[in-house]
Amino acid sequence: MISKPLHITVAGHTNTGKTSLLRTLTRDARFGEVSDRPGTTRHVEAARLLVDGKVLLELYDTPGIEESIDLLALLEEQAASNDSREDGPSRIRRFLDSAPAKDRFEQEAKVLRQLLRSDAAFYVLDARDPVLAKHRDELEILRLCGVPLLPLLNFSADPAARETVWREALAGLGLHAIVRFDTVAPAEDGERLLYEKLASLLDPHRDLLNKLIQNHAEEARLRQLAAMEQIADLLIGVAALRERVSTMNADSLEKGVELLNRTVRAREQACVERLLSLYRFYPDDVETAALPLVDGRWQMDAFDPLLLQTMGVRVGGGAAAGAAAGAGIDLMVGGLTLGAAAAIGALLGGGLQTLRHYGSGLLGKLTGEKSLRVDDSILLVLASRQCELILALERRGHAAQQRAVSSRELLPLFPENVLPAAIRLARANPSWAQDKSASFGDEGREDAVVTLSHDLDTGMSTLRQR
Ligand SMILES: Nc1nc2c(ncn2[C@@H]2O[C@H](COP(=O)(O)OP(=O)(O)OP(=O)(O)O)[C@@H](O)[C@H]2O)c(=O)[nH]1
Ligand SMILES: [Mg+2]
Repeated sequence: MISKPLHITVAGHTNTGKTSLLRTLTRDARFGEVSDRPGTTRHVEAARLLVDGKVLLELYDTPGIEESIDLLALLEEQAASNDSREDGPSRIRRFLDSAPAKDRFEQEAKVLRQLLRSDAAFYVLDARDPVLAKHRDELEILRLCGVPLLPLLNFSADPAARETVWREALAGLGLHAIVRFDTVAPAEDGERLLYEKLASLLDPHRDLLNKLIQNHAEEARLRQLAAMEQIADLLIGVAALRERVSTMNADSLEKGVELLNRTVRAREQACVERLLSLYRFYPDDVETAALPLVDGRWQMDAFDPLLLQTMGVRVGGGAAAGAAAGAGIDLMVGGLTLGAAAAIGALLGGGLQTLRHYGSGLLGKLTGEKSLRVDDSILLVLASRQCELILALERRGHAAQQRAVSSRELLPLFPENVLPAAIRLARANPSWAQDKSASFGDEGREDAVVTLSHDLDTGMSTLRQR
């Protein structure tokens, strides 16, 4: 039976990443204020973790400790002037009632007051720091509160981290359960390990922490499935798009291409925004969140021939289609793509300029309905980019401050880069071009989205193992 929430204080030297840790654990990129200046957090601030609407964990961010050496000296002075033998918590309480707690050690007093009320504390340390007297004194003071302490080696992913030195120093202080963590690039199972270690210190609360771990895993899976469905919906909609070209001249072609480009761009952006909110990133935080986006957008247009080239996809369904209609757009006449109709393709080669001079007459002679649609290469780029975003969102903490550099390689989502059957089906169903809300109740489209979500999910699980 889980009754009341666990109270955990996050304490440590200033600038070690305490607030960043809270951002990561609560998945809230807006929690508190983070900066590389010391002394950023000035007050205790609470954050709650809920499961099924019930608060399981209350985490308290605290100001960084700065004056540990002098504070320990004061505590020792106070202890010496007192005859009776006091335990640690009584000594801390006595300090909190004394004048220096309201004055010189005001920040430290806030931390200790909160710690006395807590079930346990994370002691966040910067693993790149050498172990100094100030750290030892800090730990000595925190230990006086009589609350289990779990040291957390932050910045553990940094090559400059001194993990062994820290482990030895902490063991010397009787602290053997330690967690490595990196709030900016947390290991995928980082949070599970953190709560498991905490459970080893708080045995009576093991059920509660297990529930948190389990809920975490379930939420992550549900989020992944919802993300795959969003991407599938984007791909089905875009694959089905067709732009009718009525009069067959260069101007009308150009207009059609432009319209199609605009629609695809808007749909991709809407998908990016839905994915970000699913992973609880706010659009204006994306810049600082180490994602492969700039201002919440992909930097390169999906139709940029350079992007298609660097991502290693063929430009256009064929030389002719690419040249006549712009990169990534395929011209179809009478249901036949011009890329496939090699003979006609050869006539059209040379691009829009050539088309203006010589092509219009030839094009006019082609019979059947003429329309533009996006090429397979664009669908591959769209699929890869959104999956790349999901991988980045899964792997980055909410505390990241620098953008990750994208690999610019096409993620091998589908075997041999062949588009799945559901996308081919969408090609033949122009009515599926409307987005999900507009085509509500179209079972064929809904089935295609579900099937494609599974294909994407399979592709993603191979990528995650790499
Ligand atoms: N690379 C890396 N940077 C981190 C990590 N954790 C925190 N940072 C950075 O370290 C700086 C300090 O982080 P904060 O979360 O503000 O630290 P704090 O302990 O709350 O600081 P105070 O409130 O001043 O005591 C920020 O620039 C963070 O982006 C980490 O694990 N890895
Ligand atoms: Mg802080």
